[in-house]
Amino acid sequence: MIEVAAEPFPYRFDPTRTALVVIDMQRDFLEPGGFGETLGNDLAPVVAIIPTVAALIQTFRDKGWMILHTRESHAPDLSDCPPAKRARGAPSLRIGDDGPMGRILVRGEPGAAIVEACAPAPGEIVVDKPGKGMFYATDVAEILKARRVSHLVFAGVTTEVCVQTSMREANDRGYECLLIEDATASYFPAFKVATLDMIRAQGAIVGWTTPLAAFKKAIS
Ligand code: TIU
Repeated sequence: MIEVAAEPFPYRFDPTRTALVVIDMQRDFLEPGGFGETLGNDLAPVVAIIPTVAALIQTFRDKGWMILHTRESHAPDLSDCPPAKRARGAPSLRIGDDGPMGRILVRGEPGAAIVEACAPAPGEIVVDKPGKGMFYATDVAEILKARRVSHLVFAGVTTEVCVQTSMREANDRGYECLLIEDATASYFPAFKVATLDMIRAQGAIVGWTTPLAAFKKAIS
């Protein structure tokens, strides 16, 4: 077992039963003309974490530990996109519309790809998910069960939307979840702070948080 200095108390994990989960580090959330920007968001806070997420991925790769990447995306016919999701808000481009990186949040389009710096390597698992949470309408439960995973280390975007939803889904399924603080970001810095606070409140009601430096120190 490895013990990491974390909030609200040390996090212990067995690397053979642990997976890194990198949520939605896609061009559509991180680059101009993508879904995130069409919703009216400032991309600067999410772009800033790309090197830290890449370093975290490299840390798991160097150790040979399991890595799972997710992509929020929809089938080209949008059969897995609830009309309510497509209609929500007042974006300049809706899911499925043609944008500068292809059709917004559609599987196989350039915008749905993971940014180069965080791109999956051969052997790493990539899961397309139509919702915010990674368990909804995906094979994630079966993938993790098959590998006897009990602990999940989270990173990615955005902290209060897809990361938090996936972490809460995992917590309810009995997984011990650690979020790497500087490897996650929101378009709204205050929402990131609030999410980290609510995750670790009440004795780690959802899970633990720690910076990448503390994680790396623990495993070195
Ligand atoms: N991946 C993810 O968080 N999807 C979102 O739509 N996030 C927003 O913050 N909009």
